[in-house]
Amino acid sequence: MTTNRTFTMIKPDAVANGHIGAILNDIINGGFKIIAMKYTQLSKEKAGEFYAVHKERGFYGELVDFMSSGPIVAAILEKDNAVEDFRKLIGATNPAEAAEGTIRQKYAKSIDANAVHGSDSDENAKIEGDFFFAADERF
Ligand code: IDP
Repeated sequence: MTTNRTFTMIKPDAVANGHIGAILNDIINGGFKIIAMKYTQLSKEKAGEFYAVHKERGFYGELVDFMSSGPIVAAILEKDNAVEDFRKLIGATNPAEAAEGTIRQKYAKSIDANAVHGSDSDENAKIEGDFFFAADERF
């Protein structure tokens, strides 16, 4: 199944480094419409739940600590082919390998503090959007 929505977070490093405005600008200029958005901070418990799929990976504890370390911006975005096009806009997980002009190449410092999250499938986009937003918070 394909849908036209994806889910993103501007991660604590990018928020702390003052990149919220520039990243939202890149997202909007990339043709994405904001359907829902909030400025919030994940508790350790909530971050652990969000990333439960990575529980067995060596960096899970580090990831949970990092994602709960400061405020984030969470958003649902709409565009044709949203999941794939957004992954292209943000670039590779490791910013050292991210293509020129991508959000991670421009604003991320390391593989763990990599500025933004983007859903990796339509199924996960729905699960992740539902994790943060109630029906009456989407427009
Ligand atoms: P993705 O965010 O590009 O989909 P995933 O492999 O799903 O990448 O990993 C989820 C998140 O876990 C990454 O965005 C990054 O923040 C973190 N991560 C991935 N690999 C490492 C690692 O080797 N060390 C520390 N953190 C990592």
